[in-house]
Amino acid sequence: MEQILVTGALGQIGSELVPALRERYGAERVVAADLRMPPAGAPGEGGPFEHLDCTHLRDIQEVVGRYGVNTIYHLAGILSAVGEERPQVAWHVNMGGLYRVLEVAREHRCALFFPSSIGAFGPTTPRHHTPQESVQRPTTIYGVAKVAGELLCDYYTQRFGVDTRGLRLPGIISHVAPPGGGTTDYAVDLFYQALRHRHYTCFLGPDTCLDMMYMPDAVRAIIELMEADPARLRHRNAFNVTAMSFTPAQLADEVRKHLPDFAIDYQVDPVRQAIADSWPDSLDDTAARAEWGWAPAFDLPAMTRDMLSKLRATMPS
Ligand code: NAD
Ligand code: AKB
Repeated sequence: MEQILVTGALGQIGSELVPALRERYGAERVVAADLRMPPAGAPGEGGPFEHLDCTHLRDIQEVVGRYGVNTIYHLAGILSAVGEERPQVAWHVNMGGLYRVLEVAREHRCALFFPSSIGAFGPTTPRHHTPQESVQRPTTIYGVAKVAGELLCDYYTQRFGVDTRGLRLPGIISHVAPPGGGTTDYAVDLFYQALRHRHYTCFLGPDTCLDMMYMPDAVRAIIELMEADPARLRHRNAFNVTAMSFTPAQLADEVRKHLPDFAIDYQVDPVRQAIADSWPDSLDDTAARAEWGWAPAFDLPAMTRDMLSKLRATMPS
């Protein structure tokens, strides 16, 4: 039986992964943990919660031992834009946290999910249809930690037999919890501002093309990978996955089909623009499709329709 720990559970992905895991495996079998305390009514309420700093080895050991955890979804981390503001903290949390979680996974024979990112690639990587195996020389501390994390997970599998699995996720678009300080956050903010003010000022330039995915696909990809037959997995850490690629101008055009008076303008933030310019605009996800049957359900029009309808239902008008 699965007994699961999710670190960083109150973040953008955890807020939707935890309820999905609880639905699938039972609420009591999924321990949500975060450095922050959950606000009342937080998504994922209705099961155990632990206040846990993923850089504290003893605390992770204690929680894993107490609940008999056998699978860890390690989502705790610092995203790309915040990482460039505080690179030392980003390294400490992203690398230090992963190392400690891997050590606990080794000691307690846990399986581990590690979310890598399109940020694991850099300006010398082929930008279009980036292959599964490609140049990985990122120029952000976030990307450096993601590449090192992919390698460290591989090492723990080869050296200690820990069942580590990972995805190189694109920018995730969602409507439950806000994004946590990444470069792709504009693609979420734009929806909120479009509904509130019919106007959005974008921090990336109009033609900046990036790889993106809607949260229901991301949650399904994570669960499907963790349930996949290990004998079929050649690329454990980390699989390229993709669903759609677009620019801010293309997203604005799609939103305008539903809100004709929506307007966008641009005030480019040089730090986030430089990060975006160093990332691929689309990943080749052939390996994920072949090895565990990955296929996205949402493209740009379907995601836009669903985002607007879900946000309309929850946002005060
Ligand atoms: P997020 O910033 O929304 O959430 C991260 C959570 O980690 C937060 O709730 C935060 O409180 C928690 N946290 C931070 N430091 C911690 C610590 N020391 N100990 C315990 N918890 C801590 O991030 P997210 O978007 O949910 O991303 C989760 C993971 O997925 C990250 O590793 C991220 O790099 C990766 N990822 C996210 C995206 C995306 O678009 N959201 C894309 C690719 C990869
Ligand atoms: C970020 O922009 O930092 C994340 C990511 C793509 O890894 N959303």
